Amino acid sequence: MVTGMQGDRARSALVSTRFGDVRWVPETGSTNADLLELARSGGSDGIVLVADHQRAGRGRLDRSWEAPPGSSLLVSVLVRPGGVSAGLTPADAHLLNSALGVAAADACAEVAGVDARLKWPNDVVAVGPGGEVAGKLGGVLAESVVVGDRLDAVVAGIGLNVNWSEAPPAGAGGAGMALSQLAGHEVDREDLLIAMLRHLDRWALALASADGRSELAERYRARCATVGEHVRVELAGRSFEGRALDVTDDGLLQVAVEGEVRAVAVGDVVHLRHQP
Ligand code: BT5
Repeated sequence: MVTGMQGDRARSALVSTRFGDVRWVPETGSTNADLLELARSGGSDGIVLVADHQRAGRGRLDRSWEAPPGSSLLVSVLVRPGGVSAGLTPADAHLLNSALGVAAADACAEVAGVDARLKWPNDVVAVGPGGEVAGKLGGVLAESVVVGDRLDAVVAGIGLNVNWSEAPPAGAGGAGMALSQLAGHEVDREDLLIAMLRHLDRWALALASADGRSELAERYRARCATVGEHVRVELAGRSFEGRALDVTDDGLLQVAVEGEVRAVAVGDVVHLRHQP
């Protein structure tokens, strides 16, 4: 039997999207770090880097992302705001977090039959029967290259726990989980990649218009496990508790705290009590 190179199927399935340039490597430090370097040296829009293993996978705020070789979908994409996503500013870059999160959650449902949800701002989570967060399936990290006051590129990466023989690590937000645990069988990483990037192709384009952004926000809200929950919002050096009311079209989390509504742009959220 002649077997193709890893990523062949994705390259041909994605050829008519902006994400046809799929580069799949056995190992690297961090797919986000690699694409940021490529972005700074002129790499073009739409490059996709997948690794079977990362030696130095990154989370937000200098945290690390851990995954045994072959267990996960570890992928980053390079998006240039010119061309089809025209009009993105440095303040809009974080919308790629929502776009990739929504694309990933939809792909998990389609390919693995797993009802994945989004925990604000950047986690892909599994939920229990009552809608309470049961564990973290993955995380998104979007990083920008800004030149002067212009957004030159965004690198959006995701680590998704796919086929784990042990339990993925627990973090501040609770247990780690893998799709295989929930699906009851192994899940094909390349099928997930294809489904996810097809969705992302559409959302990256949608970000160029106000209507498209509202549509993305609507989809994010529909998948969001945080809205309605009693939460603790942890910001640099301080925290507060309240009820998560909504996520705005700009991606801000609105939290009701003692009679006022606070809008949070960045921070960690801990779900305290589930509100059925
Ligand atoms: C994230 O950060 O959740 C974003 C992770 C992004 C990883 C991808 S992999 C491809 C691309 N290349 C990179 O170098 N990074 C991106 P954060 O919200 O900061 O969560 C990090 C925390 O999650 C860690 O401190 C751990 O507690 C926990 N964690 C680490 N590995 C995990 C795993 N496999 N499953 C669940 N939780 C994990």
